[in-house]
Amino acid sequence: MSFSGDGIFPAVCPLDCPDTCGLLVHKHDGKIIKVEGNPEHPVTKAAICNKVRNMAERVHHPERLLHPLRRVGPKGSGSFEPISWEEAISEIAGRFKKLSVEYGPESILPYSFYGNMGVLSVEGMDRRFFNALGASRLERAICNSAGTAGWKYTMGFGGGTSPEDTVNADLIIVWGGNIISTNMHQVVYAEQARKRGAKVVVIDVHRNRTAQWADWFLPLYPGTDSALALGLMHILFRDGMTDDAFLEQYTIGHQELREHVLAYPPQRVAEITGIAADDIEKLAKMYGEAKVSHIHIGNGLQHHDNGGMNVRSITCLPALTGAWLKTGGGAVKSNSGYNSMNDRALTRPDLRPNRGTRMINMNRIGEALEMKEQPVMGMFVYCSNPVVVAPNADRVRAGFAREDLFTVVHDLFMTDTALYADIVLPATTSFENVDLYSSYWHHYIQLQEPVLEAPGECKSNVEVFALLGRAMGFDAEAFSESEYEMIRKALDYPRNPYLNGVTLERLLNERFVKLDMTPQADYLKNLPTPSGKIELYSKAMQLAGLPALPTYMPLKEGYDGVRRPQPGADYPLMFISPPNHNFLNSNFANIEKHQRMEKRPTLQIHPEDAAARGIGDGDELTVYNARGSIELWAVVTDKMLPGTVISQGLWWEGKGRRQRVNVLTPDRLSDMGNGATFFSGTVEVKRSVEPHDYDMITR
Ligand SMILES: Nc1nc2c(c(=O)[nH]1)N[C@H]1C(S)=C(S)[C@@H](COP(=O)(O)OP(=O)(O)OC[C@H]3O[C@@H](n4cnc5c(=O)[nH]c(N)nc54)[C@H](O)[C@@H]3O)O[C@H]1N2
Ligand SMILES: Nc1nc2c(c(=O)[nH]1)N[C@H]1C(S)=C(S)[C@@H](COP(=O)(O)OP(=O)(O)OC[C@H]3O[C@@H](n4cnc5c(=O)[nH]c(N)nc54)[C@H](O)[C@@H]3O)O[C@H]1N2
Ligand code: SF4
Ligand SMILES: [Mo]
Repeated sequence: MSFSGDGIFPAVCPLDCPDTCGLLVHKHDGKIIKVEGNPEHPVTKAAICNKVRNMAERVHHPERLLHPLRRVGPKGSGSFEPISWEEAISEIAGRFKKLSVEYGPESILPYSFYGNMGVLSVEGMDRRFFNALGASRLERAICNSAGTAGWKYTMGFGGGTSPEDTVNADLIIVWGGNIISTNMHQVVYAEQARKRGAKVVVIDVHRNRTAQWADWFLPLYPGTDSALALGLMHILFRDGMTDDAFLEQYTIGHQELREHVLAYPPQRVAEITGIAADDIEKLAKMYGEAKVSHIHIGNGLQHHDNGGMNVRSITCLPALTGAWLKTGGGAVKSNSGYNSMNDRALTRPDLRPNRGTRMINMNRIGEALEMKEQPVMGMFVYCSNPVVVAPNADRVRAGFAREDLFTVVHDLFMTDTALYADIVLPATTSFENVDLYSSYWHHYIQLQEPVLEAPGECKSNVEVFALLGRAMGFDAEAFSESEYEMIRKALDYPRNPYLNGVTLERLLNERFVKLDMTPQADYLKNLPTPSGKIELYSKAMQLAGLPALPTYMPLKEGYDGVRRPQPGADYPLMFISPPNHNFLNSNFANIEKHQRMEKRPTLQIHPEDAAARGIGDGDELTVYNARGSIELWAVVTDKMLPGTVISQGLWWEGKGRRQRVNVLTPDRLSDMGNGATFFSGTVEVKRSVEPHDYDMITR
């Protein structure tokens, strides 16, 4: 298919969002004039979010990087000079070769996440390159790894309810997720269920957009979800609302669990969570009596010291009521297990010259850059913006400021991270490339073919890593494969029966190809847990030094013995910094249109907490803890319980302003999966003495 010229072309949304929408890109004079949803996509249909409707602003932004650059000033100063691709590639290859000889290849670290969800972009040619180089491996645990571990101890398989089926639910619990902003098509299904009488309950630490839409909102103290789940289980067992035949047939450990949850009576759970005992009783009754209950497990409750256990505990609930047996019943945390592809063929671990290469956790990048023994001396950052998104961000920035660190950043924009690079490479947008997309929520695989000319000298991830691989003198075949050949290999994976029948040819013809969901009928029959059943009691957890049964484990920072910091503590407020509506992680935070929609970076603070500090609505605040300090504008609101403050959105640093929320977040790891603990930090707040000038356009 040719995509040159004007017209309407099919595309895929590349952003890290569960919906992975089918798009239609309208072009005139080689530029995008409109982006809309592709009505033919069976799940995402014509509706897309506001962020991507405005995607043309980003794609054609005057600040897009168009040429390779070399640093000429101090790190962070933003002084660069243009260089050719030949110079850039030969300098990078030369520096990486030199570092490999002097310090060993593990002194080089890739740093990437899902800035573009394309399989070839972030789990393909890039991985081949770092494998062939023998670079340190990156543990990509910044998003959902705590919950994935908690879910997998319980269920084994990384998938749950099919989204389309959730229209059959009569109770939908959205637990620690803000789906109006982060998974809008699940809202569409929930609305359909609601028309048939379903109730939607939101459990969250603040009244987010989703809570405002729901039938019932239950605010709780951060990191106490596991206690709430245990309290619900207490009542379900106590009042005979469990499906004992299901428990017997499909689970192990229900007797132990029954005994264990006696320790979580509603009164105690009320004390821990801040939810009234009557409401806990009411919720348990709703859940126990629902015919088809569905739980949507969001990311919010995973980003805690106890994030794994929060998900682990909630994941036990549908097993108690047997909800898994009903179409649309059960739970979803992530459905990516259904679409696993041929990772070995894509990433070629066989090219690795060294075995047992060290692994560095991306949440600990600040610390990793401080290591004196076996130091990290070279970095290649792509599809990620760690100076903004990684925890303890001033520590991260100090690491990137090291003059002896050789850093390459491949991105579309001069991000806060790119400012610290030695070499900056201009990236294409996904609309300029061939790539393969799967969703971690719905079951459709999609193909993107180029719909735009790459501007300037931009190159895709695949091109850059293929060029570098060849410049390094690596196995020529692995670095000359075409995108289409790679896609063919990725889909050739008989070990995943759901991928049966999904081929490149069909993608070329049909564009969206549904996974073969027939094996889902046997979902409960042979779960990949050690026992083959749902593990309410997990020996594997015990072996890992964790409680075998779901157990409430309080947060670590400023813990007062029940749930939260002491009133007299140095930093008595729980600081929660979830995504906002109009950015996608740190993407769009530099686009004026999206900035205007978000107005400015704020701190939502409860009237009681505000009054105690003499803070009024609209005041400029200094928000601080031992890790650093930032400036935000006060929004006084009762959307959360006293003691919790909220700042939504990953803003980049402003002009002369400190506003990166991650300056304040802890870089401790979660209880399971070595996940991030963004939301388990505490802060104090005061009115700023000298208010900073605010410039709407922050960069
Ligand atoms: N618009 C938009 N969409 C996005 C993103 C974005 O940045 N913007 N990011 C994408 C990515 S990468 C991801 S991972 C997903 C994440 O999307 P979601 O799964 O919706 O998760 P979050 O938005 O991180 O957090 C959701 C909610 O968790 C709440 N929360 C925090 N701590 C707790 C707690 O202890 N208990 C409970 N019950 N709730 C808590 C927060 O207040 C927030 O409302 O969204 C994706 N989609
Ligand atoms: N405080 C706090 N911190 C958080 C979170 C939170 O809720 N609160 N959420 C966390 C979560 S869930 C996640 S997933 C992470 C997200 O962390 P990241 O994935 O690092 O975040 P993004 O802001 O999406 O950065 C992606 C970058 O990739 C670039 N990019 C896009 N497409 C391409 C491409 O094709 N090639 C190249 N080379 N670059 C490209 C974009 O321009 C952007 O700069 O952030 C985490 N950080
Ligand atoms: S960000 Fe999400 S909702 Fe918006 S277009 Fe992309 S996939 Fe769809
Ligand atoms: Mo994420």
